[in-house]
Amino acid sequence: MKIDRVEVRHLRLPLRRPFETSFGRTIHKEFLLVAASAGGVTGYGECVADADPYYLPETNQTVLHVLRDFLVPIVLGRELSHPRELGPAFARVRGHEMAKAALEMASWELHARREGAPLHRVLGGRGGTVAAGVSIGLQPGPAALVDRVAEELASGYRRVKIKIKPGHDRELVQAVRARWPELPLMVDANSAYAPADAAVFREMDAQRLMMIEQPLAWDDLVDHAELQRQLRTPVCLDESIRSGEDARRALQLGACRVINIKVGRVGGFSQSLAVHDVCRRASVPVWCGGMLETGIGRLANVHLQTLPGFTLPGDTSASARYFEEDLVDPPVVVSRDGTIEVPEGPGIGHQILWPRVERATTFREEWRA
Ligand code: OSB
Ligand code: MG
Repeated sequence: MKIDRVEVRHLRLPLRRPFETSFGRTIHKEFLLVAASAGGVTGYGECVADADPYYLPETNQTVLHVLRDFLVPIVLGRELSHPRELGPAFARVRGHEMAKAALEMASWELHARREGAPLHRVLGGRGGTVAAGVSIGLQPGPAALVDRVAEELASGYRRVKIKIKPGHDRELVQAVRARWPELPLMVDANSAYAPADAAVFREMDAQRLMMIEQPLAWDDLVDHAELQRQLRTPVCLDESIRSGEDARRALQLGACRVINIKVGRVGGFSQSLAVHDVCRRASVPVWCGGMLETGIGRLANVHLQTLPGFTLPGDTSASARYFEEDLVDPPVVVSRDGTIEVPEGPGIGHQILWPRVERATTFREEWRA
């Protein structure tokens, strides 16, 4: 295929409720939607960058710059026999994984549509259902958190992740554990702690958590390895893993025993498969993370996690947890038993609701071959 048009839109959508992590509070989802076309067929990729660089260094503006000035010129008019050729083509651009991923994901989605196949099939996955987990942001206190967990369990979720930050950690875990002794429970610190805080995690070691996600710095592996040596609970890396090579190094160092794969964070589907394969060879479980995506990115995550190494529930929950009006029809729903159906239609497999996309668009830019 030859990509002859790339379009980027910036969208702004209100979240149904604010989502708070150790690095900040998100009220509106502000993101870029990339469209790649070849001969009249178009594929879509949702970028995971935000307005600010508080999760990882990229922002919507850096993504736009790198797409416009470096990545789109590489892609436009280039003969591609498969989207996996984009990784090597982009390699000269260092970093900027979120920008690479958005265009790469759009190209895979385009490829799937041209084949008339669901995304999971071109990725090497399967149909059926995937297990849905839920990520609960920081709440005003333990009582409010327990109420939120009860609400999510009533909706069907069977695995709960709670956000923590210094000063808001042990008592949150204790409150949830006291009420649900057997609940598959985990915590995510989003890099808020330092090696000197290890005592917090040694204490949590008694709470039978599934894992502790990204306790230390976003660019560190060495300190995570030292922390993992002190704990029985697996450390899971999110921010620190930005490629298949990072995953290999992390496992070699013993920096984690689980990896969270986010397509946008690792530079696209090809690198997601690379992380998956490295972990599978080492018998290390992976699961699919989330970035408060709309249905477009959320469905891409559903397809990815049908690969066999995804043995733990992902942070992929229902559209309605985040948005009054999601951008896909039907919306992503979670069944009473906590699963999401894997679509069988071409590409992401659900229709994009263009009137809603138009209403949420604040600006757009387009390039043609
Ligand atoms: O660290 O996994 C994270 C949301 C935004 C940025 C980082 C993270 C998250 C989540 C939410 O945990 C996952 C989701 O439900 O999409
Ligand atoms: Mg995380």
